[in-house]
Amino acid sequence: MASILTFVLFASIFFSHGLANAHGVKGYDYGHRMGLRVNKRDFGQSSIVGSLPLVDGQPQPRLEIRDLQKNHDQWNLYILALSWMQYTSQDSPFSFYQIAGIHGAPGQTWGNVSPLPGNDNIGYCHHVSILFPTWHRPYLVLYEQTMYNIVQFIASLWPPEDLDRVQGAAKRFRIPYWDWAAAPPAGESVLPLSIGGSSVVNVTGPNGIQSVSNPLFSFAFKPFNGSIFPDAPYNKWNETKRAPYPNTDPNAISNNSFVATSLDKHLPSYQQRLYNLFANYPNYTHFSNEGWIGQNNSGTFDSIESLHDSVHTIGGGGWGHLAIIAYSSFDPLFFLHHANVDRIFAMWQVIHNDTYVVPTAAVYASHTQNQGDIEDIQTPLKPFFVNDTSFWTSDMARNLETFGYTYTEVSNKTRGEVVAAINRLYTDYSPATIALRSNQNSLSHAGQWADGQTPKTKVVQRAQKSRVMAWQHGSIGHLPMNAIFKANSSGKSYREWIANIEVKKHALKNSFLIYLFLGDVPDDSSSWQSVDNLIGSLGVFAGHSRPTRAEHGKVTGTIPLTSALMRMAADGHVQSLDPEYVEPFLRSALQLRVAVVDGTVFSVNEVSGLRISIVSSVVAIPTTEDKLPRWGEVESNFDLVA
Ligand SMILES: *[C@@H]1O[C@H](CO)[C@@H](O)[C@H](O)[C@H]1NC(C)=O
Ligand SMILES: *[C@@H]1O[C@H](CO)[C@@H](O)[C@H](O)[C@H]1NC(C)=O
Ligand SMILES: *[C@@H]1O[C@H](CO)[C@@H](O)[C@H](O)[C@H]1NC(C)=O
Ligand SMILES: *[C@@H]1O[C@H](CO)[C@@H](O)[C@H](O)[C@H]1NC(C)=O
Ligand SMILES: *[C@@H]1O[C@H](CO)[C@@H](O)[C@H](O)[C@H]1NC(C)=O
Ligand SMILES: *[C@@H]1O[C@H](CO)[C@@H](O)[C@H](O)[C@H]1NC(C)=O
Ligand SMILES: *[C@@H]1O[C@H](CO)[C@@H](O)[C@H](O)[C@H]1NC(C)=O
Ligand SMILES: *[C@@H]1O[C@H](CO)[C@@H](O)[C@H](O)[C@H]1NC(C)=O
Ligand SMILES: *[C@@H]1O[C@H](CO)[C@@H](O)[C@H](O)[C@H]1NC(C)=O
Ligand SMILES: *[C@@H]1O[C@H](CO)[C@@H](O)[C@H](O)[C@H]1NC(C)=O
Ligand SMILES: [Cu+2]
Repeated sequence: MASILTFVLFASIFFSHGLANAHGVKGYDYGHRMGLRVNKRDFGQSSIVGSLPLVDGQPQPRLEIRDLQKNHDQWNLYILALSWMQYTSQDSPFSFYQIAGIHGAPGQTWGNVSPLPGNDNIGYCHHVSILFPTWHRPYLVLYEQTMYNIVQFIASLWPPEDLDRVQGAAKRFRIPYWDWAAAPPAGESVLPLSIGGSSVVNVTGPNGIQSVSNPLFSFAFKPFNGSIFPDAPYNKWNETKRAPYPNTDPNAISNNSFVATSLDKHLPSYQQRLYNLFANYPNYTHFSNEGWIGQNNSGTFDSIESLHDSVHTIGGGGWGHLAIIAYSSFDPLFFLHHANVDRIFAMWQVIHNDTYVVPTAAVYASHTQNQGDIEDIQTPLKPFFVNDTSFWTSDMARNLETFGYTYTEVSNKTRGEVVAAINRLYTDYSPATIALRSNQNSLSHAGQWADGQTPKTKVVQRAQKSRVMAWQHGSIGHLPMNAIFKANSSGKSYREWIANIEVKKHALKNSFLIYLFLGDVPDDSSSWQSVDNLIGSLGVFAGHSRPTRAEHGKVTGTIPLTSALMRMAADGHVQSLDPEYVEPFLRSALQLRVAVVDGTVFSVNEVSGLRISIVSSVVAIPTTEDKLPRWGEVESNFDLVA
């Protein structure tokens, strides 16, 4: 095992001296202790991505950001270390700037891992690629071990009476994830206040409580070099923005409440997409990335990458950095978002452990790879060294515990336990478990459903009433069960409805959103992300600085319609989820809009390669919480855009 504290392979890896004091007003002032320690001992790290030290022989879980916040010592260490990283000289490969810069802009070379000729302006990341989930895994670990090392150092500065406690917390430190698909606690937004609530934060460090720039709110370039972003307004913005307004103004300010509202409105859509990925995407090729377009594939239009794209576009709030592929990693939200993508991948891997990376041609070039190159399980995941001479591969990165971290949903868990966690977390909008939750009721008069089955294991014990959430405008508590569920001797089922979307990734030379609504749509595109009759949007995550030779690539994704249709059934607008009622309803009520992330509206025929078809499938519901729904064949119902 390459120790992550091993000394240094490549040049200047030191944190700059006194970095926290350099920008005193905003960073944490460690007082005299900092000066003492830094003079005694510089610390750096190797460019080798290793394994984080185990604690009592165990990998430690990455926690959801709201849970990490409840652990005061770890939370303070996290904020201090992230701030530290952001104040680290941009000349250091372990600065926030350079680690973020591995992904896209500025197309820098990291760890002396050279680009292929002509690819020197492109980042190392793999998108629309079979390597999308696996490349980001060691990337996150590089970020995590860099922060872990800073955390250990900062923890060592506490006074002796607190040292054991704080260092104990430090040893268990792992980066948090942000679960954008789980219902937030009552009264809160999907976007935690710790991220978007304030540009300053009070943090307790070894030198007491201080108010510092919130390192989760934005990253301020230090210094800002406008040339790393080829276009306005990014070449004017000296810090990352979310939902900036006015959106092309050099002095634009972030509007995080816009982002929060949009994310809350998209929760039903994200949650349905995620649940469908777990339940009906057993093949890694289809699950992993948005580039796979086959024939007869009505059931495989979505992917974790496509869902992740949507979170990028909405999380960036339109014109923010997070919404632009090559700029996204500079927003600190990127690493929280990607840790959740990694966690979803890990959960999916437990359920589908017999399918993985197979040889596939790269749709896009990266820093070290050309378009058309075959990527496979042994492709080096550059620039992430496993030792002095070799790189991590998808094969080596298959088991996350290799890296010394885990997630509570998968650690020591059986397949059934992972499924149960999915059924608990991601089914607030799915008929599958609305029925599961009311099973206790229906079982008492089982004859009504002719179930013929008794749950063998634990039945979900959750409250029958649906959770009331901040975003919720109408209750679906009075669902007409008979309009939604059908029963026969083998169990209960319902019909799932989905819009399958296919489009050229660079159709509009920028990231853009495809929206679906029921009924009238206001003219003002800035309201689209949060109107009540929004069903969902598909965010296509593109950028400004991709090479033109790659612009033909098509991507696919979905917008689930089922939860919106259930609401229509509850309100009596459709009689049931059967095609005979749903098809005519959708043909008259479904509205489509397309806009680039800055709000510019495009008509449908201007969007190159756009096809949208409405499909459906009969889905047999699970009877116990350790089972997923079983999908039937996915049938095409009609084309919205042929
Ligand atoms: C930080 O603490 C000060 C003093 O207690 C308080 O006035 C201020 O509101 C706090 N700021 C934040 C962002 O919590
Ligand atoms: C600014 O960035 C550009 C593009 O990456 C680079 O060529 C230039 O050297 C940088 N300037 C400074 C002062 O770092
Ligand atoms: C960043 O840009 C803003 C707006 O142009 C300016 O007011 C601010 O002083 C700049 N900050 C730094 C640290 O340069
Ligand atoms: C910020 O977004 C919120 C929520 O969408 C909106 O109500 C508010 O007007 C926006 N503020 C500005 C200054 O645009
Ligand atoms: C997964 O899908 C790909 C592409 O359709 C196919 O080539 C491969 O055989 C499938 N794998 C399995 C295990 O079915
Ligand atoms: C697609 O499905 C149709 C009808 O089920 C079948 O006739 C056809 O052979 C399939 N095509 C491929 C490439 O599998
Ligand atoms: C580096 O790792 C590769 C892959 O595991 C291995 O084949 C090689 O022997 C290692 N080299 C050294 C110098 O440890
Ligand atoms: C997994 O099991 C081991 C041994 O029982 C235990 O020490 C460890 O804490 C567990 N890990 C998690 C994350 O629960
Ligand atoms: C895959 O999961 C199944 C069911 O939990 C288990 O029996 C099997 O051993 C696992 N296979 C591998 C390679 O881990
Ligand atoms: C009963 O419903 C299931 C879905 O729950 C379906 O797969 C099956 O074909 C149905 N059987 C009959 C006899 O209709
Ligand atoms: Cu991403």
